[in-house]
Amino acid sequence: MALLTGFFSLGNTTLADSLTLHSGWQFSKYGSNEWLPAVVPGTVHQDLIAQGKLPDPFYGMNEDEIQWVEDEDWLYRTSFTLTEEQLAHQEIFLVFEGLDTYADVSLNGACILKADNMFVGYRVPVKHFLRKGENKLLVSFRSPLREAMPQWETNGFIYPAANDHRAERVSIFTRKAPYSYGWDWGIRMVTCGIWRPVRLEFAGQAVIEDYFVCQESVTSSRAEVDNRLEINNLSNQIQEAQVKITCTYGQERSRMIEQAVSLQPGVNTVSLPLNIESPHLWMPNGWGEAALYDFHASVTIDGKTVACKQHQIGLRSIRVVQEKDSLGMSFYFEVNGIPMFAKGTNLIPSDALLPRVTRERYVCLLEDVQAAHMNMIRVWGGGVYEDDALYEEADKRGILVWQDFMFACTPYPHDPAFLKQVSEEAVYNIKRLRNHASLAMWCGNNEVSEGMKYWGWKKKYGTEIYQQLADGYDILFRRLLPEKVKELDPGRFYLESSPYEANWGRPNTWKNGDSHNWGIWYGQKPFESLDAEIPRFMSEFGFQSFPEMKTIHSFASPEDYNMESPVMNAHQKSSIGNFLIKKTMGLYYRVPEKFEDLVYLGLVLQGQGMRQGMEAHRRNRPYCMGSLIWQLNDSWPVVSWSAIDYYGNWKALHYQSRRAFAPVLVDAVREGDKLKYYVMSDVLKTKDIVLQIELTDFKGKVLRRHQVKGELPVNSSALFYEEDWNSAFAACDTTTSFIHMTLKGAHDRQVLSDEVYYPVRPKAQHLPQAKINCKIKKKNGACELTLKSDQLARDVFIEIPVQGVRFSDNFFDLLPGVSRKILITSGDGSPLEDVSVHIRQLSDISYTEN
Ligand code: BMA
Repeated sequence: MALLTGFFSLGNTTLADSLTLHSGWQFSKYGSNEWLPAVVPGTVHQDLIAQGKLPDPFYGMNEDEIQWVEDEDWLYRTSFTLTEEQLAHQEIFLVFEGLDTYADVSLNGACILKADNMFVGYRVPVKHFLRKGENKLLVSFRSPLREAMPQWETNGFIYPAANDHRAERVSIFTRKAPYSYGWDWGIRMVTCGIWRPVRLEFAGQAVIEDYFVCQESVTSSRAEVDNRLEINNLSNQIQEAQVKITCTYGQERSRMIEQAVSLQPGVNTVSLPLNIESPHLWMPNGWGEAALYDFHASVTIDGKTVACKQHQIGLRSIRVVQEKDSLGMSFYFEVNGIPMFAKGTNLIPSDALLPRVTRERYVCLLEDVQAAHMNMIRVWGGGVYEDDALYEEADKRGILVWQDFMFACTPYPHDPAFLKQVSEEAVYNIKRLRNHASLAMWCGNNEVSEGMKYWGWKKKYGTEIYQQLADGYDILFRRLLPEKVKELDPGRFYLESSPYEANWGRPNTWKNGDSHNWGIWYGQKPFESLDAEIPRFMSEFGFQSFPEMKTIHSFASPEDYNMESPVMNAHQKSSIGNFLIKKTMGLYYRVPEKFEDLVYLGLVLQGQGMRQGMEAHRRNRPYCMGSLIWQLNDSWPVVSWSAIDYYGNWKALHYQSRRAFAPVLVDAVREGDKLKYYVMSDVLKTKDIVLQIELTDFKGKVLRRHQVKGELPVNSSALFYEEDWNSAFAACDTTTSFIHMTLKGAHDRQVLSDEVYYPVRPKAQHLPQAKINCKIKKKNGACELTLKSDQLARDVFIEIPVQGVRFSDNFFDLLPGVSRKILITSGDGSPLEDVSVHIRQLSDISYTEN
């Protein structure tokens, strides 16, 4: 039975008189005649799991057991009842927000839709086919594999698409999330199903099909906004209507503009300009409030409001400054006229089964992004255009979104049918996302341009085919997509491909536009290379780690606890991954033998190494104006470059990002024979500051102490102080001492940054086996630890066997004699009762030989 609703809110839109069609669904494998209950929105994999027909795909090597699903066709059916009053509406639309992917939709015997693109929503007028009483709806999904086979058979060459894990690499023929065919961190799960909401919409004489709040000019003194509406007059006569826009901020008096319009039958475009004096500007995370206005549009005919739509709008200006200068070409974001150093991360889909990604999960992820002082996420081109919820949560938190179109790491076809699909997808998603304050830019693809230049395709395919691929590239990324952005989202920046120009390891790298640095991974370079290879904007750099043991435990048993066991290898999709982790680990640490130690140390290593990059990028502003980590999250429990694992557990990397991206940071580095202290600040105001430098030994004895006074740099980085490296450490043994830096406000004594610098690599340190005293207090369902250590304890990791718990801090160095309180709360708000707490430190790792 379908659920009847009056008014409900979905995304930014208030929908009048809708009937959500999420009930009574059944599914069947085509030809089987067995109908089983189904959940909509969902995927066939979720339904098969729920019915016990598929094992948990994430467990062990079950990935192999689920591959048959993609070769089958699947049917979904439901029925719903309608009343005479409902049928009396002027028009009724059947709305699918997403169908995955090749689907024929039949309603009461009529074929009303043929879908072929997962990335678009469909809105079909169906009044004519509806009946009083029972109505039958059937969606028939065809196997995306078999559907693409004719193209595969006749193509004459195999597209690069190296991440597509099946011999028949057909993914590029289908407009469907690329990562679902496999990736170097991804399980292959080629899904199908009604993956986003479906409903009937009952319309009166007119509907607002689109409402674009176009921000033509925004400064702190005035915002000029054009309210652009597409109003569909559903009758066959001209109708006189009043169109009204109200704009409200909190309790302030609303601004309003009204206009009388004669609506012609069909779609009418109406424009209502509105100026807002002294607007509350939407500010990025760290710079103030992400102010949001409520914009509301309505259409009234004969005194009755027949349609309305609303959006939450952040008024701001965002400019991507890509200008030639003496050093190359800049790439940075200017928000409300102020250059912003972008601190952030790359987002992949949070689940292999997309309908599982609820708003709560988006909220949690965006909270994590905000907590790490990030102001940008990149929605990477191998996944999906995310749900409205992601962009809404980014709007609320001042997180800018770099939005890729969904193309990654391979060329694509450019036949007319394909181009038509891409064009529809661009129109649909640009219109869906363009009202978001967070949406900072569009990018044509991920690494396709780089691939065309450097990945050996010319040699592999020969000139003729290569030329065809190059023509396709031009048509898609230099013509079709930028033209759509220009037409539908004027003013928003479009970048053809990321990275902009050269690949890492090429001459002239790092001078122009955004870069991806894979030197520390594929290039097998030490982390120190990040200090030297400074780009104008780092849009990707990454290093892998295993997830922590409790996550490994979710898919493996103790007999699999070996880096090279079949189960662990099924969860390590990078063929060189384990080798690279161990190789780099060996540069900084003694490589442990025990699996659990390797997992722990690997997490520490990833965090330390990546932090080196974040700090180098920040230090080098304004030459470099951004640092985006590869990658924020995981789509299943796996070994990967992520900072947060599938269950929401922060790896050491995310804590390190929070430290490296703090609004104010003091950072010491060795440059030649100098030890240089940099102060980096994203704060927009200066103040007098004092830096206290203490040379300390591992037992806590202060060997030397001095203070340096100065001013906090404003939205910039500055060399604050330097000393000779040798004299800095003259009076001590570098293997047992460190520098403790505390940066404070000179007058208010507020601690702005508290960091340590180690003169030698961990491998060379003589770390003590510190005694950590831990007091545990249960407090309102949370758990508070008070930790104190007699000597330095490095990389303290608190483990709790509950998924998704939140730690106020973790993976930190406990300084001798300093007491730290750590609050642990459960991810879902449930009380943490009698959990066991396990604490590790670096010197706990034991080696069989000494
Ligand atoms: C980057 C990404 C992904 C990939 C990652 C690690 O370039 O764009 O394609 O997962 O490399 O190899």
